[in-house]
Amino acid sequence: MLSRSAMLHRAPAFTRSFANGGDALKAKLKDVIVREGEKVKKIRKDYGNVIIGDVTIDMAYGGMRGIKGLVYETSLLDSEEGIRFRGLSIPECQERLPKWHDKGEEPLPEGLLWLLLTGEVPTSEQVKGITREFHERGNVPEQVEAIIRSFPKDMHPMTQFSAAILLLQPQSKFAAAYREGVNKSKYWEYAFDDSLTLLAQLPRVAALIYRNVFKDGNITASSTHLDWSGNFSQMLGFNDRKFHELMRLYLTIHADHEGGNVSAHATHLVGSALSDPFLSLSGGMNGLAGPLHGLANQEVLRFLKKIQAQLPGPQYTKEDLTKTLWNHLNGGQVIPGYGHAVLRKTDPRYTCQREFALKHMPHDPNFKLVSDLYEVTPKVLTEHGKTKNPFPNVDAHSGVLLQHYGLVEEDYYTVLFGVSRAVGVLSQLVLSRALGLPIERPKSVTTEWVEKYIASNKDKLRVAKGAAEE
Ligand code: HAX
Repeated sequence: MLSRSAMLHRAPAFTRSFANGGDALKAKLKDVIVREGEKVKKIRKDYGNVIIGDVTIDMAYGGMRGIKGLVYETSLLDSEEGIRFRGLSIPECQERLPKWHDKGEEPLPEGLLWLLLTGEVPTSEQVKGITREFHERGNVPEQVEAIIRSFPKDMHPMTQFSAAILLLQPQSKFAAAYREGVNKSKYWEYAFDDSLTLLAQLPRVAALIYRNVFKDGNITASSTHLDWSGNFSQMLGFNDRKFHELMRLYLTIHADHEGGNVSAHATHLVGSALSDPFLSLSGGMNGLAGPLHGLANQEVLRFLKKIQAQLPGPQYTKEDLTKTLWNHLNGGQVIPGYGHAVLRKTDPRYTCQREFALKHMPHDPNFKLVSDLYEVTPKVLTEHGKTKNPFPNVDAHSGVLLQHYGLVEEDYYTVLFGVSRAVGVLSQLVLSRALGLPIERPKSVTTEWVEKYIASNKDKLRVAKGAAEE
């Protein structure tokens, strides 16, 4: 029999042996981590003191916009071209990532998970293994389900989602291993285990919230014949195969958008204190729940309804639309779904959703409104003269696709975004622990400090040209 102290110092066993595909991913990941770890070590040794950017006073006051102060491996955003996941654009992901079946056209998020973690496009077999792994781990503890069911129905679905992620936290192998003194070289393995558990359980948690708040509370049992997105759709109560395809696309394109956005950065920041993946993801989701970030998908639907009510009828003109946009702007509100902190062109996540709509629902009246707005809004925002990017982002389009298939409760939309975003931010969290990234602690200054800095450097102030726009 082990003594209490020996028991305390023995790291907890992983959830299982990962026999359903997690094993293969973990083995691949091990190789990648060794290789990447060596690469990063060498870069830091040889070039660690090389300057890669300047910080202006405007950047410090302006939400740290454009500061290159964070390494985030899974994706990179170009202001003109949009997102690339490990070097692959969205159309390339649609083409190269495995599909659910022969006639499937959209990529599986399970494949994106593999890509984000390893940098390699998986085979169909490897992706099926991940799907099986998720099924294996998908049962949500009964007490957690009971508490979710007891949440007040008027508690916002995103509040419920974040709280539910915290309720899952006692399962954390990472937290248990840390408490028991695990060697830091093994952190990533426990973060990986927790991340797979989270990704497996999030669809049921999210579906429970939906069924409980908006329907009769009953939820279909998980179906091992379906993939992660198809099964999630079915638990939500949607059996249309086209909706399942939409969800595959939706859950893929919302997964990651480099590291500086609020949900990714918040998850990364919380995780840097070695808070476990459950605590970290919940932190990220609280950021996603803000109207300037993920909640914008809900706000877009509200906005569409508002302007529909103001238009003279279905035969409205572009001038009518322009007038409603100005009314909204003159009320001191932003046009949700437009603008971006980094992008300066139409978001390719918008474009691929538009292509989905053109293919599957070209005559949908809500799609028509979104298309008409696309023609009018950039001009109005340009005349308005404030936003640096007058073009639509991902959130301008997602809601009308969901409306078309009957998922009409817009207050729920950000939860769908959150399930997807977990794929990206948890992948990076595993890599952050593997690379041994330290606790985040940027330096802040006060306005008094800024004034003194300016005064004492009067003759030698350096001015950056266009740095904030990079
Ligand atoms: N409508 C009206 N005004 C806008 C605007 C819009 N869509 N986008 C930006 N502006 C305004 C800003 O409010 C700001 O005004 P003030 O100077 O009065 O503060 C000015 O234009 C400059 O802003 P910016 O530099 O162009 O944009 P930021 O980097 O500060 O902010 C935002 C980027 C995405 C937050 C912003 O464009 C916005 O509020 N858009 C609408 C909300 C939205 O769609 N959010 C989702 C973004 C994508 C995402 O994260 N999805 O999850």
